Amino acid sequence: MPSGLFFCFLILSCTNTFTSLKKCQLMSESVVSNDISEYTNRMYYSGGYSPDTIECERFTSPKSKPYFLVKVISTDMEMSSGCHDDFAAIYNGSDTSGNLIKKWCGTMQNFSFEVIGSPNIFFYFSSDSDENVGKGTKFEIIVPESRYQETETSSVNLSIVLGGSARGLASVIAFVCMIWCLYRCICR
Ligand SMILES: [Ca+2]
Repeated sequence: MPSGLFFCFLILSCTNTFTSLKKCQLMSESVVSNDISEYTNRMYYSGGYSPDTIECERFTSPKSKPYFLVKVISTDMEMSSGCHDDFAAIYNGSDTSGNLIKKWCGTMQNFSFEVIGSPNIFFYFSSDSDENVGKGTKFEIIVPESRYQETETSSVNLSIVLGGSARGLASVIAFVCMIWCLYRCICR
């Protein structure tokens, strides 16, 4: 590939990758409760979102725990390639400078994902200027006591270790009894 063409390709790729996000028009902050918290787009239950809407919300974990489980329950938005037109997104951190964890649009099925490493997550919603709109999205945020996988793994491991130790001790006792019985039979 000629070098000029290569640089044009590189610049176009970068421009496409780093499309700047519009500034938040509707910004709010909330602390997630210790239980399950449900969130929606602002107009989810009253007609849906409008064209050219930007909504942002920063969620802070209670007790500054750095893990969240996000369960997306329903999504009703314009579908577009790469969710370029109308979309919802979750970032790990207190604004869109954090890592993008998930971006979604259209009418996707239920799904869930973890966000780990920061006591804040940031929700960003954007719609373009056309009239293809919908209700938006509804999701739950759960802050577990500890990461589910670690809890499950440690409880499983503990039961295996305890079970294994008990079985090993029983085998040793049975073996000793067998040797003792043989000794009594032979030496009597
Ligand atoms: Ca749209």
